[in-house]
Amino acid sequence: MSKNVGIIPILTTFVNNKIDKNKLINHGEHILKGGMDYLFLAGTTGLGPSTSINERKYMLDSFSNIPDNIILQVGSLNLEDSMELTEEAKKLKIHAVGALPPYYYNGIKTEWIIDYYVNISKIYPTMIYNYPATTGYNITYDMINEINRKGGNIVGIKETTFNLNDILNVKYYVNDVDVYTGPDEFVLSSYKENLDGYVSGAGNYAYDILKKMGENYDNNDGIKYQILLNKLVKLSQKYGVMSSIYDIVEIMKGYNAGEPREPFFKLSENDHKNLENEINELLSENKLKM
Ligand code: FW2
Repeated sequence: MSKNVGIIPILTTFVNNKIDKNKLINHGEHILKGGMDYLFLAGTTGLGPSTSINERKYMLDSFSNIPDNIILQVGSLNLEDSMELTEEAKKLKIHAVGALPPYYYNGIKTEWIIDYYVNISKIYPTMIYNYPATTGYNITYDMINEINRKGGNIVGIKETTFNLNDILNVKYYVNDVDVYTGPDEFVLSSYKENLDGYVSGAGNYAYDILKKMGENYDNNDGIKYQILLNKLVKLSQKYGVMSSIYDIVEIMKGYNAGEPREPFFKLSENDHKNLENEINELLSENKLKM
């Protein structure tokens, strides 16, 4: 089986809009015990852009006992904050930091993005978090080469894009940088294209399916596990991913991992019940070994 790492953007376990540390640690331990390799703190699924610098430090500290399994998302619209978070990550010697590019604003110049990543990655090994659909900027292979030429230390890229050409070009034209697929629907592709791993938000509740996909990536069952994952993701999207993911963890894993932060409102009781019925129906039809 190819050693293809699983990076799970862990949801942030808010309770009454405060991070519940015990729930966060419990949820992280379940994911790692479920066979995943890294927890990606403060990513998209973790409502990372809504978290303060101190909240990200708090999450980092929550996992200070397992630094090798941790990647902290440090991207922000304040480079000084991003560099301060990276210094904290360096102190704990975590696996790496990840960084969204500057976002929201039109007209951010390519050289500004390059210098943003040079400044962050000079402090600590950095994985670029490329999410063109939400940030408005696509970090391409030639930009990565320029960042490292200018003294940066980009060690990986998380490609949350369906543009396979962009993903493969990093593999083809950039040396010594690990390439991870980002969409849940591309987990199997990370094996098929012999990439270095995948990121999966659905991994918060489907790490057993991800593990089985890895064990069967070279046979037909691998495809069936990917199809099952896609169906669960579609259900999550139907009820609003950033909120329904908390319900799906409770429905599929049997423990409470907190609640979303408003304006990502909790599912109503009725929606939770309907989601539970649809998930149970889907899983009852599933003939795959889990
Ligand atoms: C994050 C992710 C998740 C997305 C993708 C959702 O930080 O939450 O890339 O897995 O389909 O990277």
